[in-house]
Amino acid sequence: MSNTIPQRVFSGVQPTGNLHLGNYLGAIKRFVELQDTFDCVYCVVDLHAVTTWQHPVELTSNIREVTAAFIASGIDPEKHIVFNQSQVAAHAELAWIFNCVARMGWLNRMTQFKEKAGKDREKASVGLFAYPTLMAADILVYRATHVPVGEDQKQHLELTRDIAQKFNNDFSDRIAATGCGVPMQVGDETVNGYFPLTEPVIGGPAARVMSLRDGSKKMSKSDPSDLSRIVMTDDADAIAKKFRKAKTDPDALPSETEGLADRPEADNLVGLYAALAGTDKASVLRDFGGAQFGTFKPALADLAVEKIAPIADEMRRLQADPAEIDAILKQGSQRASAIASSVISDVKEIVGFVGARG
Ligand code: AQP
Repeated sequence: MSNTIPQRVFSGVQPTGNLHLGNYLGAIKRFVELQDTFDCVYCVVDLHAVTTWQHPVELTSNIREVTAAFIASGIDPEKHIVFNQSQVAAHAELAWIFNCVARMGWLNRMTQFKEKAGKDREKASVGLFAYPTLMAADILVYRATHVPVGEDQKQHLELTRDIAQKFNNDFSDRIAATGCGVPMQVGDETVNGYFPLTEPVIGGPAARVMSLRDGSKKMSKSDPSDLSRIVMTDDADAIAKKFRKAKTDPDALPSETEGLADRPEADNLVGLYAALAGTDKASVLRDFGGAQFGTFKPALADLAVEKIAPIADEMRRLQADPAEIDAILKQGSQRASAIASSVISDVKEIVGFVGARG
């Protein structure tokens, strides 16, 4: 048994339709960038999707769409692992154990549940409440060390670290007795733990892409307004129209980033331009400082079309052959299962279940 945990990236996207520019810039584009440095496991998180109602036929199509988006964006499913969550039973098994490690008070503090459940919490699914423990299991069933996500997922990643730490503490004697643990640094102390304290990978100009209609709300799949988001499969006309109609203030763009303070819509559009161009906001403002939105918005739309249209074309080509996508997912699920089943055997042994090995 190795005495270090290999550096590994895990992340996922829900197949809930309306895949948007925030998902691409905040997550998928980062997934692609990390491929050269890490072993990566990228998951279409279909078990998460069903925490809210999904029409079965649409769910199937959306699973293939997210898979196509991963591959069309440049994720290599031969070198790395691409699969759908429901096909690796260890996610649900570890989530159950984590349901018994996590505390109600921890989950009660999760803001995503409060936002998604809305006013009538009694009618939310139990799955929606337990979403963060499943997310912790997704990550830790691969003992992943790094997780690229948008800023909205920061709180869930903190909870993942809390769960890992509590598991390591609760079972420290068993971890030592079974020889499954590794030395890891927690603050000033070196402890013998089983699960790593995963690092979030959040940042860049598009860590939180905002709605085009309201600079105080994040761009979201579930926003009732189509004009609030650029969808990955929007054509050039739709992209130009949505940016043209994007809410802004009447002032020209500032020449320095300090001038974006208290201007959330301007800040958002400049951040989008920077992320699409692979640069930062300061550099965008060096080129566009003093420009009116009448000039900046068409330039942004042209850049978005230039970057997104080839991905959308490739997504359409891939989606025309569902059998090919399904084969990629099946192969990925087998490779994912090989890692996850070894972790779940260790966990069952650590917890004390009979028959955990062999
Ligand atoms: N607006 C955003 N800006 C930056 N990153 C974002 N992400 C989501 N919205 C933004 C990141 O995309 C990844 C996949 O997200 P998800 O499929 O798990 O869905 P979500 O986080 O619940 O957000 P959505 O897509 O907007 O859906 P709804 O409408 O259901 O809330 C994650 O890494 C997420 O951070």
